[in-house]
Amino acid sequence: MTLRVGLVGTGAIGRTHIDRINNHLQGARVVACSDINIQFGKSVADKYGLRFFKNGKDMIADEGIDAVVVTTLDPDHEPYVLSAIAAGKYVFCEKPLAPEAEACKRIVDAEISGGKMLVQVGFMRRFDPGYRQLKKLIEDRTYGEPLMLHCAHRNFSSGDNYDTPMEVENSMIHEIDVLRWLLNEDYATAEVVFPKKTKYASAILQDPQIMMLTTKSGVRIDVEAFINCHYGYDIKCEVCCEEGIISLPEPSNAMVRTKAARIIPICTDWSERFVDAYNIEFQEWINACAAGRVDGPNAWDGYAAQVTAKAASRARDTQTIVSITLDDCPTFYQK
Ligand code: ISE
Repeated sequence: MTLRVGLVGTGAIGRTHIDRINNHLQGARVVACSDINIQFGKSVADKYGLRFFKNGKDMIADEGIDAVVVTTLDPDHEPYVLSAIAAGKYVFCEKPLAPEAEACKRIVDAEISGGKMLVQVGFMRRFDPGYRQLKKLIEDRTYGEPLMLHCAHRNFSSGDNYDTPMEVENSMIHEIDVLRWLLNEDYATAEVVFPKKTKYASAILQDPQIMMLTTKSGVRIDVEAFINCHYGYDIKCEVCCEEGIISLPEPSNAMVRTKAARIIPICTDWSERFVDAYNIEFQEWINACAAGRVDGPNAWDGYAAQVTAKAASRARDTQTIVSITLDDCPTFYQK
């Protein structure tokens, strides 16, 4: 049976997911969409041959929709995710689950009250084949206990609206989630320090930033965010264990010899760097919906990431080390 998907929020990422589901993956079809910008949403519906709904909540409740994808602006995620929970439908929500921890918690509470896990959050790095290799080696303790992680999150450049809090809450929230998943433990403290500012950062942006996290067992993590690095999109993760260092594989690109140099091109943005991760993420989501499960990052993971990101933001604003308090994971979410 083909899963009939309704997508709310037809911006750039929403459109790539429509294309991905309808043209590259199996077992599902986006059959309807909705957008608060009605004219634009209708044009997307026409382009992809979808039903258009003026009201996203009506689309979610419609009996012709089995599952929902939410790709609206971040502050609008919560009402649509809650509608999907109320309708008892699986819902994939792009990261972050919501921009405030309290909103994430309301989603968690609604899901627990509904009695069925339905929500998956779009932390696509967990599906990247390179990170999955790291996860296996760490879980098997192939090289002993992980002790320290050194990571980097570098974007070529940022848009005009990208400001200081976004380095943690929009960009490094990926590391917050994927490292928590890799190490299988929560964080204890966060700190954010500012290196010298690049001339390419706008007045509203302190760039680069270094976020330091410690996990409950004492693993020390540093993540460099450099959002105007001006050379490419580059993601690094080095896990230092007792008997070896494990590094995230670089994307494979052909090496070119030219002008007395050997060059291996680097990706220019995240959609290119993580294309395989996105495809695997959605194929596994479709398969899990068909099997009646949520296998990927769930609403609790979305909440835990946002609690940590907010603590890191407080640490940055106060230039102090902030303790992170997170309740124990409810049994409902324990896998
Ligand atoms: C963007 O919103 C993303 O989610 C990308 O994956 C990330 O690398 C980028 O820094 C963010 O701005």
